Amino acid sequence: MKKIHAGLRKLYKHDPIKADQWVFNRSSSPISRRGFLSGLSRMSAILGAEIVFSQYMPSGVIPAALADETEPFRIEGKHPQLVVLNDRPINAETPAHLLDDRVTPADKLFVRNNGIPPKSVDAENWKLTVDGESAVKPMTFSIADLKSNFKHYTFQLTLECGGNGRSEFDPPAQGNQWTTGAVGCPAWSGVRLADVLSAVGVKEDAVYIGYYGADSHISLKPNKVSISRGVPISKAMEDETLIAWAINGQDLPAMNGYPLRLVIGGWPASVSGKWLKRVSIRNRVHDGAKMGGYSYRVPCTSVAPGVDVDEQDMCIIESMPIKSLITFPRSGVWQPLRDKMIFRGHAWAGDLSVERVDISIDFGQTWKRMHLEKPSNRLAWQHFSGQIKFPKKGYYEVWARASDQNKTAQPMVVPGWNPKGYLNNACHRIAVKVV
Ligand SMILES: Nc1nc2c(c(=O)[nH]1)N[C@H]1C(S)=C(S)[C@@H](COP(=O)(O)O)O[C@H]1N2
Ligand SMILES: [Mo]
Repeated sequence: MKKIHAGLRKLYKHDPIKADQWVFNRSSSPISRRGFLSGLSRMSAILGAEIVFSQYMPSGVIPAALADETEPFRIEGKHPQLVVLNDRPINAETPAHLLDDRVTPADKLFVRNNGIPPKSVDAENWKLTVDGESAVKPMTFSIADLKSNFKHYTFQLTLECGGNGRSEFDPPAQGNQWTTGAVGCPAWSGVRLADVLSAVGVKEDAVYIGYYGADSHISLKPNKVSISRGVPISKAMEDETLIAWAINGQDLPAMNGYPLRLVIGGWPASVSGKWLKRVSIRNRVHDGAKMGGYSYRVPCTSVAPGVDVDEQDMCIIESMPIKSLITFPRSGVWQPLRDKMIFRGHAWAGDLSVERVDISIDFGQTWKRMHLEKPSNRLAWQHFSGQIKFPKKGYYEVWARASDQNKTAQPMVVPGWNPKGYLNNACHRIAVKVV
């Protein structure tokens, strides 16, 4: 390990500038901003005019009049290099090289909104209701109640959108064209959902929980719900399942569910309800918005690409598949032939643990095992690192392939096609030019 670290320092010194010269930069979205602004009234005051149609303005967007055209689209509280895939609702992913931190900083955590986040949040008066057919005695908690009545826990938990990698499916699937960046693994703090459910009382016939958030449907119709998903009671009761108010010791960012959210590691992040207002203990599989049809469901048995699949042949996604990401160096780097190249990244496997990560520089002909660390806790991603020397100058692709504890490995090509393009866990690859 010592050797690796010495190598890392060296690489850090000369790598980034060269990388930028060769990396193909994506064009940025035309909407942009200058400075840090928040709040509709503040923005109106600065503009000196009411923002007509402000109800349709995506929250987090800075009016173009205040924006500096040369800066890319920015989302409040988020790193400027997050790639915005949609601005209504806001969806943004993190480039692989920005996910290099062991613990994902809040500003680098992707944003996946199905609807419109609450415009103003009063955390002091925020209420969480726990109810449902299988609740013994429905109860309502303030955040202060949660903080003072239950034990606090902090876990590093991997959140990955079920649609991460969707852009690679063929025929293409509709929806946000996520590449690799709808994943992150920050440290979350809060109370155990299990402790809160137990305080309310869980009846014998409970099978599922479902969440409701304070965000609005994209149509802004008050009777419509953008998303209301859940998990079986056994997953809800796991030690690591949290009702969280903090990310890396700070309040949740507005776009990631401030002031309260569920965090359920290892499953599609769509089960981790943001802006959490209500948890229902259900005596049936939760039937909220985006639990049925083609949402977050895949064909129960594999199908040919592009075929029509009956709704009744679709099954709810549970644990996410084995996957890995090379976070250093960034794709497009130049590498001197005489030096060994250092690699770093993370691997995760839903409810399982990662057993090994291998790297190939010859399109999968041969593989070299990387050093793999234990997770900081169950359901946290695991870091890998290693080094490789290239045989001669030229263009290479470096592929990473992880295997889980059951020896299931990532596929080298896009896995089973499904109508909505979920669960693409194909090997991540980066481009390297050896000079
Ligand atoms: N209330 C609410 N919760 C939600 C969503 C949402 O739109 N509204 N999106 C879900 C989906 S599909 C994902 S992938 C994760 C994204 O979490 P993040 O935006 O904090 O990264 O939140 C989930 N929880
Ligand atoms: Mo998602």
